[in-house]
Amino acid sequence: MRKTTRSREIFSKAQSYFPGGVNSPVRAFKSVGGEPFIVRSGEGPYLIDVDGNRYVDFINSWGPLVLGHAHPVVVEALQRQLAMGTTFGACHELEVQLAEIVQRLFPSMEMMRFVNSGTEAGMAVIRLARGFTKRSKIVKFEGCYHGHADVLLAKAGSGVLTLGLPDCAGVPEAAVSDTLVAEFNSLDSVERLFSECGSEIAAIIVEPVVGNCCLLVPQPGFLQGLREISANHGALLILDEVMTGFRVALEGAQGLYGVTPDLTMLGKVIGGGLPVGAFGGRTDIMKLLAPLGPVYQAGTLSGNPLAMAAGIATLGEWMKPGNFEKASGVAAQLVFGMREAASRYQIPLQVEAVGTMFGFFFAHSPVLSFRDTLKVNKEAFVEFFKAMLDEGVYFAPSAFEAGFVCLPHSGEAIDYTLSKLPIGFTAARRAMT
Ligand code: KE4
Repeated sequence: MRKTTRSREIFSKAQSYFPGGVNSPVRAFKSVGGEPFIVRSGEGPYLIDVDGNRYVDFINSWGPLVLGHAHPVVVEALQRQLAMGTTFGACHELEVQLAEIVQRLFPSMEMMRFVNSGTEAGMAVIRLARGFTKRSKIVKFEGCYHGHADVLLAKAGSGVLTLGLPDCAGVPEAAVSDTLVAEFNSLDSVERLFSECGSEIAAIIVEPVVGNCCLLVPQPGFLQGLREISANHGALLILDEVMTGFRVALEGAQGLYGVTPDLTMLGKVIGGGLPVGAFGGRTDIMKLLAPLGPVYQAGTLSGNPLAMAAGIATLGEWMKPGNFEKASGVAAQLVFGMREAASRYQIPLQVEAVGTMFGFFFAHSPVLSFRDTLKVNKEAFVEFFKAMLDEGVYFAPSAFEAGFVCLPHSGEAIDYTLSKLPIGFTAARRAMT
């Protein structure tokens, strides 16, 4: 049994400072029960908590850490930059260097701007799309999460879904009256919205592979269909690649599925573990941004050299020939191992990986839409999660979050994980009888 004395002490103190004891809701373990452990450090694919327990970490801080924790290349780049200063609120060469790398992998981002989170990127692309088209309606999808800007917090996935709050309190009706919600993988649901108010729709925004209600993979033709529908109605297509960027493929979902958006959101990986978001796209749209145009957007720490240094070091290592393939191979190994163990224990399991992102549902049939996710066996997930955690394997503490594989998962960490699956599935089975 895991020792949790020190974690409990610290978590009880944390609860007197932070609502739920956390600085982001999903960390509170609310949907899996029990209390979160308190992290002391990260090493490669592992987290070590304050009681000395070690966990194989399949969250990678919700996606950013493609190289794992405290990779020497990233640490060294940060140490070098630290000695020269962390932020200047002025132009710096490292911003240009990171932009060059991003544009090489995402050529649709003819121009871009760095911000400090995915949420900021989401706010900016919506304002920009509305400014460019002079329209106000936005189409999003049930189960997709694009950060917590009011306009996008209508039936969001991720934290809101996990906490069972289909609509978020505190968001005035006026803030979401122009936010239309369609069904992922249903072009009909999108066509219906456009037939009703196509001329008022500024943009479609979508997670091209949905990682915020676990993992929903786009069915053939879906993303291409969104591209056609938006173009036919003079609306923009925004791909939220905050999670999928550099993870489903180095070139993101737009490279993997061959769909060119008008605007893209990025985050997570480009900061290499420091707070960075980005948005970008067609020059004619981006030139509407201040100081060139009338659409305002700004940020004190945007493009700060410390975060840029971490992003450059991370992507430089990640893009080395064979690294992405090696990590994707580990994700495939995990999927195969889970499928094999689940069938051995007669557990109905749907498990998929797209590049280095993966997701699994305790369900009898494929899960292709938000509505399908409502039929999954959450109790089985909770028992699986808890049993694996006690064995030192840390999956997302929610049935509605994707998992992530990093480069150092290969070898010992994935072998250890696969060896513990029988324990996890035996626990899940108990919840299913
Ligand atoms: P941030 O504001 O958290 O940097 O990014 C928001 C965001 C935007 N778009 C997508 C596709 C995202 O997945 C996210 C944030 N993802 C969640 C995990 N599902 C972050 C974890 C958390 O909220 O604590």
